Order: sequence, then C-alpha cells, then structure tokens
Amino acid sequence: MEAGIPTPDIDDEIIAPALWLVGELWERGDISVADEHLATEISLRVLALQREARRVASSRAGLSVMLAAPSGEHHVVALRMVANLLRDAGYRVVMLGGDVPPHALAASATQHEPDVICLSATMPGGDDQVLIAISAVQAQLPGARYVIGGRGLTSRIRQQPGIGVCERVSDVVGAVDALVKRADLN
Ligand code: B12
Repeated sequence: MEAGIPTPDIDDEIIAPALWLVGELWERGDISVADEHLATEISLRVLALQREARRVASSRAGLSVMLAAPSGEHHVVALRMVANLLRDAGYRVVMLGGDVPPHALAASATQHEPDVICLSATMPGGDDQVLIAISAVQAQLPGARYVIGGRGLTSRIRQQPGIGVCERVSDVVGAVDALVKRADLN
C-alpha cells in the first residue's frame, strides 16, 4: 500500500497467491492449521487497512490546500513535492507557484477559501516574507491555517496555533490533517 500499488493488484497479485501458497503448504503438511489461520488473519488485517486508507482519502476529498512561495521566492521544487503528496492523499490542491505577492495571495485565498495554505521559503529573510504573506491573508480570511517549510525559515517562526512548521515535505500530510482536524473540533 505504501508503494502505491492499486487495491485490485494487491488483492489479485499478492494476497490471493499468498493464500494459495499457504493452502498448498498446509495440504503438504509443511505448516499447521494454526499457521494457516495466522496467515488468513494477516490477510484480513490488510483488507481492513485498505478500507481505512480509502475512508481517510475520501474524507479529504472535499478539502482544499493552497500552495505558494511568497514574494521574491523562486525555489518551488519542495512546493511541487508537497502538491504531489497532498494530491495523492486525496486533497484538492490550488497551486499558485513561486513569487506570489502578499495581496495576490490574500485575494486568491479569499476567492478559493482553502482549508489550509502551505508556504515555502528558501532564501534568507524567508521568515519575514512568510509573516507578511500570512498577515495579508489574515486580514481577509482570519480563520485561515498554515503549514510552512523551507530552509529560509529560522527558529523565530515557531509552531503556534494555526501554523504548522515542517522540516520535510514528507511531514506535510500529517501537518495538514492535524490543522483540519483541529478546525473540526473548534
Ligand atoms: C534549484 C535551485 C535554484 C533554482 C530554482 C528553480 C525552481 N523552479 O525552484 C533557480 C536556478 C531558479 C535558483 C535561483 C536562485 N538561487 Co537557488 N538553489 C537551487 C538549489 C540547487 C536546489 C533547491 C531545491 O530545489 N532543493 C530541493 C528541495 C526539495 O529541498 P528544499 O528546498 O531544501 O526543501 C526541503 C525542506 O526545506 C522542506 N520544505 C521546503 N519548503 C517546504 C514547504 C512545506 C509546506 C513543507 C511541508 C516542507 C518544505 O522540504 C524539503 C525536504 O523534504 C539550492 C541548493 C540547496 N542547497 O538547496 C540553491 C540555493 C537555495 N539557491 C541559492 C541562491 C543564492 C539562488 C539565487 C540568489 C542565485 C542567483 N544569484 O540568481 C537565486 C534566487 C532566486 C530566488 N529569489 O528565489 C542558494 C541560497 C543560499 C542562501 N541561503 O543564501 C542555494 C542554497 C545555493 C547555494 N549553495 O548557494 N535556485
């Protein structure tokens, strides 16, 4: 599942042949009935996991995340990775790309009303650009939530309510999930 193998392939190409083999081993007396039961329980657990993964992905389907790099910031590779990860997880992604002025970001956020905004800053001074961008959006959309990352950020920007700070792109889905869940609880 983590390798992104589709459910029908996992069922037909992995679980079914594995259980056929288990059946043969049992018939030959190479494994016990208990071993066969154990293999079946493991297979059933994978089926339950598949269902849970689908439920989580579909629960994200109605939610959107806006992505941008603030004014002056042209490094967007990490942002593109973030977009792929969020899309794969089931989120709708609104990608604005690099070098987005604060007022343009605020206008777009007001138009699209994303559930979370992800910002990336690589160049020194990224803290300031990110804070300027956030305050421009806050003025228009006070409830907005943010996930930020990039080597341009320093410890000046700390984790605070409504802002998740990520070191790695692979943390983004968890960070966005956490902010969305917190919003549900409010
Ligand atoms: C590719 C690149 C460019 C490309 C960017 C193309 C593009 N479309 O993105 C181009 C050629 C345009 C470019 C331009 C410049 N660059 Co440049 N660039 C790079 C380079 C080689 C790779 C950056 C990159 O994509 N890394 C891969 C990504 C995946 O990693 P990452 O950005 O570090 O992100 C990680 C985390 O920070 C985090 N993350 C980042 N953002 C986010 C966001 C979220 C939401 C989350 C969850 C996580 C997250 O996740 C990633 C890891 O999982 C770096 C080298 C380096 N050491 O980084 C220099 C580098 C960043 N550039 C540098 C410089 C100086 C410049 C220029 C000033 C050069 C010039 N004189 O024109 C300009 C400035 C442009 C600007 N104003 O933004 C310097 C910055 C030094 C500094 N700190 O002062 C570097 C470090 C090169 C160097 N060693 O000197 N650059």
